[in-house]
Amino acid sequence: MADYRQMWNDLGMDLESHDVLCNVLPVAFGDVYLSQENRPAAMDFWDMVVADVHGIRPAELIEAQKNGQKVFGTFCVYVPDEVVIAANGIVTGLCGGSDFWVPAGEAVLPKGTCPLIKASVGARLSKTCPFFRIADMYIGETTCDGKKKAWEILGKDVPMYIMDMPQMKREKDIVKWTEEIKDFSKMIQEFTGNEITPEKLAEAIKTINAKRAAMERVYNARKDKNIPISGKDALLMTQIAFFDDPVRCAQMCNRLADELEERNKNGISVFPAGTKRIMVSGTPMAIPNWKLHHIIETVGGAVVCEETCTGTRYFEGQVDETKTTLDEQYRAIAERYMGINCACFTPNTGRIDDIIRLAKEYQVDGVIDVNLKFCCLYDTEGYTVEEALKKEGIPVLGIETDYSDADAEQLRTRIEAFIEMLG
Ligand code: BJ8
Repeated sequence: MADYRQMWNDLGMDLESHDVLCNVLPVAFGDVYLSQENRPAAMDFWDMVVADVHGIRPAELIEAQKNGQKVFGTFCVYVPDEVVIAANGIVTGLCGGSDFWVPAGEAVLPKGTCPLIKASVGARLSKTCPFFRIADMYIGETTCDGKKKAWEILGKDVPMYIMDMPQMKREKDIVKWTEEIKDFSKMIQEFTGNEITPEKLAEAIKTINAKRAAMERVYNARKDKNIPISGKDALLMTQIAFFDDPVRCAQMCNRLADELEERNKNGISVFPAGTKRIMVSGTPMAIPNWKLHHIIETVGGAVVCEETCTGTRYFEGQVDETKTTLDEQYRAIAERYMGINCACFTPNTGRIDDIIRLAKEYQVDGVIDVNLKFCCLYDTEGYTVEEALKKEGIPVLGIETDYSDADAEQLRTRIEAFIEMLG
């Protein structure tokens, strides 16, 4: 591993605390990932990225900043990357997925806040994540109440721009979201000093569509009766996609998809025949939250699909590439993003339809509907999710968890019993 201490120091990071995090992460990664057998060779890229997760990409971002590019940190799949890229900006995900950051978040937020928000705020305030130090501006959004209030606290420490999300999906809401994207675009152009032209936006739309298509190819390979990649590895690919350069991300995902499609042809599976196929639905799993996948895949199950924002909600649906004026392009972007079914919308019947569709497409034996503790949106929607799955005769287990290991044994027992019941 290269020595990035000077870079972290220049970013104003707390090196002592950061050392503690750097000591835990490789052990966790080794236990969860490197212990797997017959992994696709193309996973070597993601292994390399994780091995230097606070080094390689941060160094690239700093280099880009030196060349005049601006870095925007985001927390939600609703923020349209296309607009930032069209202005020669860079997007990086900022959601925190480690229990390590929760105490620093709890120092300023109520304990009854979801761990994703606590970890994200904690990562900034504890000065232990380079991505949170590098971003020139954070982009928040008005999705859930916890996030809305967290932006006010983060905004005291770093420049923040908030996108006002509609809460319904009527025509007038799509019109409103289109206008919001236009305002966002105006701000991005002013902040970067770069004008967005229809040509540049068309190019950016193609870039992000290509990234989505590549990720979808990997997911499609998981629909095969022989499962060519573990859920843990697929999750890692998606988690890193939030941080990586989109062109390289597409290249690496396509390289992985090539290998998985070859495995499909040759009937190669990373799980023994008869392993129960599980879909995980619900709240996102930010890196390095691998807890649930690891439990499922060490008690006899295989995760074949994630109906989450670190899964299908991130890449499904393309922006229409045929539009040629900025007005039409912004509308096309708005339509694509309004197709994402987050539980912050009401009604949210599209998500229920998606879950049933995905359960069938991926031929799942059962669904584990997961809720991050204190996420009232997904918790409440879990009732409707379970009701719809039961109606379809698809077994479902609802669970609530956080980032700590305190409930790991209890979860293991419940999930093992659920998988045995499927057999
Ligand atoms: S589009 S799921 S990424 S908002 S888990 S912080 S909702 S209390 S992350 Fe999300 Fe965008 Fe929706 Fe997706 Fe709040 Fe719930 Fe926490 Fe959440």
